[in-house]
Amino acid sequence: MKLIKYKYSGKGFAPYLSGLKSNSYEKEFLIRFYRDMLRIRLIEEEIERRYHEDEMKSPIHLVIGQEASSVGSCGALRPEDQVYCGHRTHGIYLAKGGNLKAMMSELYCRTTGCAGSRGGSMHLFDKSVGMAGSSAIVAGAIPIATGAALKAQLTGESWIVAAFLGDAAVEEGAFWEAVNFAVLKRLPILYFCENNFFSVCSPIEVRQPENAEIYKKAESFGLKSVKVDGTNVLEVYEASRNMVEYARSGKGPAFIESVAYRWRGHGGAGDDSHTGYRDPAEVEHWQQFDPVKSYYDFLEQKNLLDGETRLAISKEIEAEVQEAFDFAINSPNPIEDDLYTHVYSD
Ligand SMILES: Cc1ncc(C[n+]2csc(CCOP(=O)(O)OP(=O)(O)O)c2C)c(N)n1
Repeated sequence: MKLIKYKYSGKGFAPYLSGLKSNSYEKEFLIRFYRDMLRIRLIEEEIERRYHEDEMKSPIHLVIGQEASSVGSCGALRPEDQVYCGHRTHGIYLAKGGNLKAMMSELYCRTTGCAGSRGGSMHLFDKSVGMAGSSAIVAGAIPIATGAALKAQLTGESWIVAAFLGDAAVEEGAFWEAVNFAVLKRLPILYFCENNFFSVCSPIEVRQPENAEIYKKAESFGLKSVKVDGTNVLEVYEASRNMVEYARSGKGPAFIESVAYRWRGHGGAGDDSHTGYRDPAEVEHWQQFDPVKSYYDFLEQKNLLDGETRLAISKEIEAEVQEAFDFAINSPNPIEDDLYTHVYSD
């Protein structure tokens, strides 16, 4: 028997097809979202394809299925805004303007990596694009992000902070301590929760009380809060734009719960559904609501994108991906003499 516990509950692009909303966007702007999501998808598929070669000496956590969350949210941020996140970093880094060669070099642990080979996939760091820090400790980056928002407020910066987290991070005390403080001080920060229903292999129903919706819990702490369809890039973008505006204008912190499904296993390459924690039918169910394909279908229906242009975009990305892998593989490995660089002690 097929068991689909977590079903898609979004409205798709129907509200945008006839409504006025999409008319307020420039064509190039809309196509960019498609390109950015497809780019993340194709890069991760190539990472996955090559992961078994065992040359990428870094644990990986793929974001395939959740691309609209990264692209829609980061699309509402300014280049100088500061982003913090957990272990699932690739989509956020790339959507924030990250350098693909630097990311791939980091996964191959080369000196040309964005964290100089010291971070790996779970610790991408790149000041030049506002990738301020990521932590493999669940909720570990959230108090740090909140501290950065305090700094922004105290020194009157124009940038704000976006802190990305998974649904498991709201089970950590550090998260609630941080948001309590952020509300109290009206800090300029957006907490963006990617709810994909799982913490490794544990479904949300065994971890959080039934019907206790995450965004409502956040709302009860005083955050301006909303839940969105995390497979719909326009819905994510519009909510993020509103929340970012709210936080930037000094009204206080905001929270978004973005619901999308993780297609691949928690970590590594491939799907791990065969281990029994979820029914492969559930993965297939969500694959019908592919954030990249459903958005393409929407653009095609609106006569904004056609098959030929789509192919050209895809070819361009594929070439960029190969170039980035070649760059990473041919970059120098760290040397022993460099071991103590960036290490501080009294
Ligand atoms: C404090 C802490 N506890 C446990 C772990 C082990 N762990 C790594 S990832 C993960 C699940 C995180 O789930 P979620 O935050 O929902 O993000 P997702 O992986 O679904 O993107 C856990 C429990 C950890 N890294 N840190």
